[in-house]
Amino acid sequence: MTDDVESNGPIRDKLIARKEEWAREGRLLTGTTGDPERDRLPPGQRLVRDWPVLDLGAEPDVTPQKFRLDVDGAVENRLSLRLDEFMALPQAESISDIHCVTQWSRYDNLWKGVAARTILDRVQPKPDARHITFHSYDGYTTNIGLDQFDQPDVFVVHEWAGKPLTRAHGGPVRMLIPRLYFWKSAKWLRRIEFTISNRPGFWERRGYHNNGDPWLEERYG
Ligand SMILES: Nc1nc2c(c(=O)[nH]1)N[C@H]1C(S)=C(S)[C@@H](COP(=O)(O)O)O[C@H]1N2
Ligand SMILES: [Mo]
Repeated sequence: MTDDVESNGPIRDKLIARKEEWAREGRLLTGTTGDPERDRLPPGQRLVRDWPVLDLGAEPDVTPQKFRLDVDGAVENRLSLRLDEFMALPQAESISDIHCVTQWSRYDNLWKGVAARTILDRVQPKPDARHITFHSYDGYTTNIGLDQFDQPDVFVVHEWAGKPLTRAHGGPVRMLIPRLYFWKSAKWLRRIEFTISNRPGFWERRGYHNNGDPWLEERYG
């Protein structure tokens, strides 16, 4: 399958091939659903204490000079922010759990950044906007519904556990959508594009679920 992510050698190609195979075979599926009111760990997940790094292997060096965050598409007011302008937006902290589709979960992550709802207030999505595509500096893309973005625990983050987000974890700025599998939380965030139609992203085009709710085990689809 072709898209805008450039091939980066055998390691990443192998990772992509393995994850496509998981999707075809429905690996890790337990066939049950979880209840976030009752359980903390979604079905088929296991708890880790460290924080694994998962990406396509490119890990771009996004310097403050290079950084831009564009918010555009089906909105009334587009934004194009330098890093200092992004940092000058109202900041908030949030604690949430991470659930990765490759089965690990990590509890109690302390994040700092700009709430998705702060961004929604500024840009004012047009009435027919329904979806969002995140674009990253490594060429990665992922999509979510506007209803999933418009949640109190969704943030554009730049700190984890009181420290600047490292390059490996997507610094300077990444998405955080804790109610969905972690592949939806784009690292090295470059652009938030509001769209009218649904546009599947990198993993969504390779057998992964359009929505990705861990409680419903929406791993593949
Ligand atoms: N830009 C970008 N964002 C990305 C990815 C990627 O390859 N590129 N991988 C996704 C996947 S599959 C996961 S599980 C999480 C991993 O984030 P972490 O490395 O901070 O744990 O990032 C997501 N965001
Ligand atoms: Mo992932």
